[in-house]
Amino acid sequence: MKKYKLITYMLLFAGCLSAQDNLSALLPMPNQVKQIESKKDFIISGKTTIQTNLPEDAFCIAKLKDILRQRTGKTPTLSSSRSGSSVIRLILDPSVKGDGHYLLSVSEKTVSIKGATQGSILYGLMTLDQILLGDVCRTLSGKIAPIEIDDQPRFSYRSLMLDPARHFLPTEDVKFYIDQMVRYKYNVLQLHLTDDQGWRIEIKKHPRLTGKGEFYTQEELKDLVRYAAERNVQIIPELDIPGHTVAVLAAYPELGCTGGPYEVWRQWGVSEDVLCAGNDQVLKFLEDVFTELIAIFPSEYIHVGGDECPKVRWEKCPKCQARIKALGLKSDDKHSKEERLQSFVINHIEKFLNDHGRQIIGWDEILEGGLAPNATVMSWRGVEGGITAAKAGHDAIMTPSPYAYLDQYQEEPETAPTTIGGYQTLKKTYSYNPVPDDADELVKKHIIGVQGNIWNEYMQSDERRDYQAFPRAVALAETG
Ligand code: TNX
Repeated sequence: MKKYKLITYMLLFAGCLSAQDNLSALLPMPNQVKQIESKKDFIISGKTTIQTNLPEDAFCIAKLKDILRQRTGKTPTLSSSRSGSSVIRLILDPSVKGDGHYLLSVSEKTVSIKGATQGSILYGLMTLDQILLGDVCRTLSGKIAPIEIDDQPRFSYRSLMLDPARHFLPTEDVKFYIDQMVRYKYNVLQLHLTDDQGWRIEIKKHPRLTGKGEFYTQEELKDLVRYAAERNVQIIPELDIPGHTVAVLAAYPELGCTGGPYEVWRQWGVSEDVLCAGNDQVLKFLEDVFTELIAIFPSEYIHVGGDECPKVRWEKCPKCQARIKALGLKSDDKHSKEERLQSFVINHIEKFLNDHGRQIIGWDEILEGGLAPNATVMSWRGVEGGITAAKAGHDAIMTPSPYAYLDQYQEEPETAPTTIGGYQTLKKTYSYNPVPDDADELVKKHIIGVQGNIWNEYMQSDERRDYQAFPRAVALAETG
């Protein structure tokens, strides 16, 4: 059902058009597409063979066979010979430098896809798949017109974020998203694993975190990491701290400023109850959970949240105020002392993760009390956070509301199914340019990518979620 819907979206984009138009409807559009008018088509037939220097069990080979079977009904096998009247070649070639860079060329006798990594070759395959998909719509012929494509992503970080904290997604749904992401050449999946409404990752040392509600076991998450890696997607986990933590407090009330009692939130919004920043037990708890997290996720980046952490409890909490005093934190016209206390917490975790060979990403609020020394900023409250971070020499990922908020309305709010609010049409999302031509050099250097956020508060079913995510996620893929 889901697959059917997505393919329909693609065909709506691609339409049943001429070969030339078809190529210009590739999503995302390759950097260079050259059609070679004078030559004859490549024909996928019973005689077609596959030749490759990839290991025999490489994912790309299985994927190519899959694509050919699905789009043409043919099942070519591997051959060691480069020559033949119809050969598809997948070639690891270190000279095709650059992350995600691939060359796809089609002539009468050969289709060749070259890249320096299996991930790059996979991107060539995804383009080939779209070409064949467009062709299926016309003739079911398995013919490919001679072309040359030279393609490479604009940004190194091309991400979607899923929110199983608000409405849980079973692992098979996460895999469905990974499948769609590779189709559109996304390479990062952020999993927002914790929030006020639920903690969704098994932590062996603190089992009460998942005592109620659905969650992923550590084994399930490792399986997702493997599944994604095969498809050139890195999973970046997010544990949102020190705010958005009512689910933690409900399980371990001693970690809050008031001691509770607390209940897992059954509403949306921003809670004033947050982790107590003056309590050493909280720091120890955070080290425990991040220790288990990094044993599951090999990604260099770990997302520590940092958004929407009201300071009202900290202002009244004797432990937080004692910590502020002990650290000598002072308010000034830029930051309150409680904002500086938030920076203390984030810096503490940054140091812990850096010591374990990882880097942190945080939502743009981590700028507020002074930025942790090596942090990457995810700019969500507009673009300013990202630009400020970049100008200060920090990397930034742009995921600004409204453009990248795929939970907001995409059509007339009065008649659309209920969402969190806002109104971002496909056209508006598509129009977003994270790095304008006249941006200064630091901004050009440090804005490393884009992310679409699929916040899940108002998406009680798979259908609603997929409906919100697409086709705008495809428009953002184009930006990436
Ligand atoms: C803001 S974006 C949030 C999320 C909500 C989202 C809804 C961000 C860092 N925080 O907690 O789900 O808005 O659009």
